[in-house]
Amino acid sequence: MIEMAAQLAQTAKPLGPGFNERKNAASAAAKTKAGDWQSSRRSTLFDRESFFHPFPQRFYSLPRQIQIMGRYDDRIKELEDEIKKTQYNKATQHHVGLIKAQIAQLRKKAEGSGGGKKGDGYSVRKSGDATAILLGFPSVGKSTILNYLTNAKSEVGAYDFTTLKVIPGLMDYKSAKIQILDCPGVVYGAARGRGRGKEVLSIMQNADMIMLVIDVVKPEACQVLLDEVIQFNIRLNQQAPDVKIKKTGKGGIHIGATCQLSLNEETIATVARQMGISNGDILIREDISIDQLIDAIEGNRVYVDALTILNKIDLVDKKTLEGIKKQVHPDLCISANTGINMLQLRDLIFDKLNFIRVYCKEAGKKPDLDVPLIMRYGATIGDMARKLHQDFAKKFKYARVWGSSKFPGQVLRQHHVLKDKDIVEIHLR
Ligand SMILES: Nc1nc2c(ncn2[C@@H]2O[C@H](COP(=O)(O)OP(=O)(O)O)[C@@H](O)[C@H]2O)c(=O)[nH]1
Ligand SMILES: [Mg+2]
Repeated sequence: MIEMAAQLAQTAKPLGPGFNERKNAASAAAKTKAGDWQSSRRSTLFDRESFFHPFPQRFYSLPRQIQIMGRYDDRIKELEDEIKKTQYNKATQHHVGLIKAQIAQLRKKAEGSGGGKKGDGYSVRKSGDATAILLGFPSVGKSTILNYLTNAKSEVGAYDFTTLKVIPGLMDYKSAKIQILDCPGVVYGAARGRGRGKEVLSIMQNADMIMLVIDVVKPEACQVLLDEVIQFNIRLNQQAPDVKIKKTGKGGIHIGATCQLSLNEETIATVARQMGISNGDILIREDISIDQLIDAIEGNRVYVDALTILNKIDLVDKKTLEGIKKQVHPDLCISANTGINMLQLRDLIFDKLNFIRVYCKEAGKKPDLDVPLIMRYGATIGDMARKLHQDFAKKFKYARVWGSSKFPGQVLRQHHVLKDKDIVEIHLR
């Protein structure tokens, strides 16, 4: 993994200064010729390569915030190593819980101490019925996939960083319009501000689905990519844990559970205290892990559906592919260049987005069953009204529903959850 990171640090050119580049470059450079270091020392002050070189003298005059970020990173690494060394069981649970909570706190501090701007840079207007984004390291084939699936023409290149901005495309399939975004390649350290990482990852928070694209010849990248995503507080294919936390002024920590828990009370209380809750009520309604407990306390995690796509399978033989599949666990193996499984990919995207079809009806008329309104699973009458017209939600009076209603034509309000093939008649004020 470390080698992989070093390799990525070497191949993916950094776009902005940061301590991590320096660290990764350090391990990468350690594996290259010793002479490189000397030659970089001789290079000019403004030489880009030497600026990113391991611990040049001017490291000590780096902005303080970058030095601090580096210190956090070192400490996080130490703690992570400690967890790796510890076998997780009932006896060590408390210890592991404490360390994980410490890591979470350090990550938060590191995030606050700088490391790239969040959220600006790319602004892409959402359009269509859902938005899916292509995420992956440079040159894995994201642009090729976008061009295949949509009307877009994103530049394809055999070299890294072809795409420097977000390219949207629209896939029209089974009456649904799915917006697909091709993002600049993520690099190692993205979550801490490397490359345009933070901006790319922040787009993910607004997406309905993420497609992780992995190159068959670089399967190790899968875990690195997942780590970046996790560090950016995004949780893939998970539900928010059913945990309610209420901070109180005094009285210590009270834990309530409606089911059998694998975590003991001491661990839960220790993690909560370490995360800054000294007094409070914690109500847990499912058997959660330490990580889920931390996620619940932090409360800022974004839960997004995801697909893992293994691309360029034309480059390996069947036996090799089987081995790689065991490592990556892809949802689908494709070759965007030669078209293998590309139609299946289209179906998979459509299915994963969990659409329902809702038909509109005007009072006293037959419903229009030719053109469904495409909504996501879980959508309410209110969502439907807003989708039809911005003003509809404000002017909404009631709706009559055929399908998911208790009886045909039942009068229902905005919060009613719709089902596939419902017929809805909206009445406005
Ligand atoms: N052999 C092979 N090459 C591919 C495939 N998909 C993309 N490529 C090549 O990989 C390179 C990078 O592709 P691109 O779409 O620009 O990657 P991006 O940086 O992730 O957007 C290009 O040379 C593509 O032609 C594939 O399925 N098989
Ligand atoms: Mg590209």
